[in-house]
Order: sequence, then structure tokens, then C-alpha cells
Amino acid sequence: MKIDILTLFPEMFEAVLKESIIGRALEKQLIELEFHNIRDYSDNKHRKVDDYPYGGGLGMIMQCQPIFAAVEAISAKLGEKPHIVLMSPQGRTFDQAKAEELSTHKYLTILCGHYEGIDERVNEALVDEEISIGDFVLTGGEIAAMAVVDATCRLIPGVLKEDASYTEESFNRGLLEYPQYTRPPVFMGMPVPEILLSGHHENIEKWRRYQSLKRTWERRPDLLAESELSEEDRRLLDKIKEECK
Ligand code: 4GM
Repeated sequence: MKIDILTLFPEMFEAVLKESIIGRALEKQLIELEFHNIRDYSDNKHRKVDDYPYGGGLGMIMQCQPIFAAVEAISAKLGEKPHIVLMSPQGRTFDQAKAEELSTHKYLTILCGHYEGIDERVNEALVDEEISIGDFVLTGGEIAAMAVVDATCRLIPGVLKEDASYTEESFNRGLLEYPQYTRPPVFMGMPVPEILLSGHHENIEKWRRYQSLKRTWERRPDLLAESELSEEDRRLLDKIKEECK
């Protein structure tokens, strides 16, 4: 998969995406990232990329011309039109299912906005979908784009040590994770739950499933409606609900 990123601040990405797991995936050429400075595509002698909004109002709007030119250059280099995503607070909220969908594209282009927004004709003519990482406003789309790139790239086969599909498509899917512990067994008087030290794998699996269900019920009951629950899960859930009365 290749991801092209259109931004006014390409330097913002470097420190974040060259690190750790994504950095290794880049080295192994499992993914390719290319950053494009929108300003480089401005046909204005002052490299201007924004202007005042028609009809008046506060702030500046990103102009069509540099963005159209950048997309044209990317498409020409790829030999086809990539799937184009605009990061924006007006988009559909990003989630794991969207990350999985994006990870199947050969060519993805992510457009980061700035200022008070982007000329709507960019949306109409170029953008395939608008994505938001949550209901809040950022000064630019870059931080949102980094979250999308990270969540998408870790799903590409070979990027994680263990295949993400192994943990994420397994039965824990759709529920919150159970609590985890590592050494030492007691830290500042706080012990690790005894069952995890017992070596009894069947009981450990049961305990973890119970903890996942409990957390999901307590913190994100909305997720339970979408998750696939077994008879045993429903029995455990009834017990959890009974206990918190
Ligand atoms: C307006 C239009 C994304 C503002 C396009 C971007 C929040 C998110 C911006 C833009 C952003 C988000 C820049 N703020 N919630 N600001 O994903 O890219």
C-alpha cells in the first residue's frame, strides 16, 4: 500500500511515523508514504494557498488550485486515481471498521486541511470520503491524518509481529480488552490477580472473557449491541448486571 499525504506541514509527520512499528514497516517496504507540500503546487508567485471566504466571515479558506494540481501530479505518478480522503470535523467518525476498509486500498491519498476550511469544490470534484477522528476541532488535519495512517498501516499483513487479524478478528472483537499485567507479581502492595499466576489456561480464558464483558458493560454498553455474544457470554453478562445492582 502507498499513502500520499497532502499537507502544508510535511515535517510534522516525520517524528511520529518514522518511529517504532510504522518505521519498521517503512523500512521493510510493506508500506510506502510520500508527503507533498501543498504550497509547492501553488501557481501564485508568492506561493499563496488560501484566500478570504466569499460572502464574508472569519478566517481563510484553502484554495482549489494547489490542491487540484497536487492531486493531478499524484495521480499521474501512480498511473491511476487514488482513493482520496479528506480529514475534517465534518466527516464520518473513524473507527476500526473504517481502518480495515482503508487498509485494502492500493493507493490512498490523505488531504489535510488548515485555516477555517477548504473550498467546497475540492470536496465535490476530488474527495471520495471525509473522515473525522472525533467531535473536536484541530488547527489542522495533520494529527488526525497520523491517527488514520497508524491505525490503517498496522492492519497490513506483516506490519505487526503477530497478525492483527489474529487478535482483532478473533472472538474478542467488538468488546473492550481485559486488564493485563506483567512482572513483578506484587508492586507496592498491589498484587496481580491470582488466577493469572495459576497456569490454568481454561480458567484464565474464562476470567479474561468475564473481565472484557464487565468492562464493556461498565464503560461502553453501546458496543454490546453490535458484538456477537455466545450463550455463555449472555449468562456472564446477566451475572455482571446482577452484581452492579
Ligand atoms: C476544516 C476542514 C480534522 C478544518 C478541513 C481536521 C478536526 C479534525 C480542517 C480540515 C481538523 C477531526 C482542519 N479538525 N476531528 N481541522 O478529525 O482539515
